[in-house]
Amino acid sequence: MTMNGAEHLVHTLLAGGVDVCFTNPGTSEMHFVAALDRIEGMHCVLGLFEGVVTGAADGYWRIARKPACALLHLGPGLANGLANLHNARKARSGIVNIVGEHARDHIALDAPLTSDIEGLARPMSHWVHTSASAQAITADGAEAILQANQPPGRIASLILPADTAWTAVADEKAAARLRAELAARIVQARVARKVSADAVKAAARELTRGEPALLLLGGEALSESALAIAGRIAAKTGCRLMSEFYTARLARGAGRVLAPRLPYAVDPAIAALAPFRRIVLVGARRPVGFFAYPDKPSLLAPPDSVLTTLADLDEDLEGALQALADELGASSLAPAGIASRRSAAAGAAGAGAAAGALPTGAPTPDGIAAVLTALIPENAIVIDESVTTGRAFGAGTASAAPHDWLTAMGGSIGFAMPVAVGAAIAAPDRRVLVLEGDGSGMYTLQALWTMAREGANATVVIFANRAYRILRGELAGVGAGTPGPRAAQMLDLDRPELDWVALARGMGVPGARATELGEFASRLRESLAQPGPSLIELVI
Ligand SMILES: Cc1ncc(C[n+]2csc(CCOP(=O)(O)OP(=O)(O)O)c2C)c(N)n1
Repeated sequence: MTMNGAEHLVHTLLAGGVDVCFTNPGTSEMHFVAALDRIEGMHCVLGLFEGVVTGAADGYWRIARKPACALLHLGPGLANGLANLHNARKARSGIVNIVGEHARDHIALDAPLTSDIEGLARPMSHWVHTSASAQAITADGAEAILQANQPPGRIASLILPADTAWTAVADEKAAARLRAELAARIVQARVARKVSADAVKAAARELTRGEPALLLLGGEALSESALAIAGRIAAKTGCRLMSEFYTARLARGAGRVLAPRLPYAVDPAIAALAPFRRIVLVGARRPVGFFAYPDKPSLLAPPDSVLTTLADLDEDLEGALQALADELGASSLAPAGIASRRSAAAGAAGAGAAAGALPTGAPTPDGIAAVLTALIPENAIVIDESVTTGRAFGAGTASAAPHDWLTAMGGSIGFAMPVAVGAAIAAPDRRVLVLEGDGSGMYTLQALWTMAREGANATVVIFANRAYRILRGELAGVGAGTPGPRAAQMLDLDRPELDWVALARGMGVPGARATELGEFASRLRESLAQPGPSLIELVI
């Protein structure tokens, strides 16, 4: 029996190593959904809002380092998923984003769900293509997978008209041949460009001028092994290391080379960069403010500093650092800047500290950081959308057990819980710890339901300050003064207060509330020890 286009697409995805599909489907995707029953090997995960679907695909890539597919329902389904697709695009996560479309004859009739899907997809995608026929689906699917795998990772949006999905494929041998060669083509596609010898020499010159120098790291330069090389370069040249504020995945914790994050706010970021005359970028962009402010610069590095790019995000960043270390004769040195288990930052409550040493009392950012430092499990995946509560977590948790730290790269809130779904599915044996503002959490809280359904080993901490606290500062920062009663109502989340424990329970996730640090530590310990998802509402 011949297979239809949807079945060929599923076979192609599997041949290309895409074996997880996050979806919220509709009528136009039913042939794809039906194909999942007939073909073994695809782990299909339902999200109850498309922002969960695209965020989960982002989280999956960040941990698995290979693409998942997202399956979305025409223009509106895609539109619901665009904000987290934007975050994924900024993080340079690879995603095969499949969007169902009406059958081609039906599009001209302007039915209710008809829209310009390519137009919606383009700004958040690196590649957009509408499949023209069932026969073309295998080649189109293969191309989407190759695109998604291109370093450092790309958003490939493949639009799938319903008739191309339901029509039988005439030449199945040709499709099978394409699939047979796909794995080898992916291996080739994933090879990152080597950095030029000139760029290495130029960076080496910058770091050895005897002027204060900074290596600013992003992307794959923040892996444990790349950071170790950067630490050797620092040991040789005396340069400092820093990561961008937003990091797709930052390896950190005790025993790892520390790359402190550039501060978020303009003034502290300018102060952090002020000492440096030479800044070498490795997978990082030149530092710019998150927003413009009337009385502040948008460029954060000192105006008289010189920025040099060793390697762009799409280049082999670890290879570039190694080449630089070789050029400098630093390759056999011990790395500088390794975080210890009991650094000053961890204070009295360093990792491994007895429960009695943990802070108690009102939850302050430093106190929360001390609890986290003690309790972050080895090899945890921390997903940080803690906004104002978490500003100090970076320095405060440097000496926790080794872990990865993920943040939104695109500034669109509602990122953390969906990303946790994907991360938990990519690494079921690792604990996912979500640090979530209550305002940010409300955008995509449906992710809790998917966590429950999938048994995701996730601990979700909600920092319930009952406000969009950051925006109070922003209001003053942009020169809009202090909020009056009507403006304040746009920034406060009380009246009514959100009951996160009830919200979680309603989606099958057990929850507990804490109002004090000792209680928080107890709840966190319990949550981290129990399989599956659970939530802690920490009232601040
Ligand atoms: C999609 C999107 N909508 C709105 C914003 C603007 N915004 C930035 S932070 C924020 C509030 C965050 O509140 P919460 O998570 O409770 O953290 P807090 O500021 O209270 O620490 C808002 C609305 C945004 N960044 N992205």
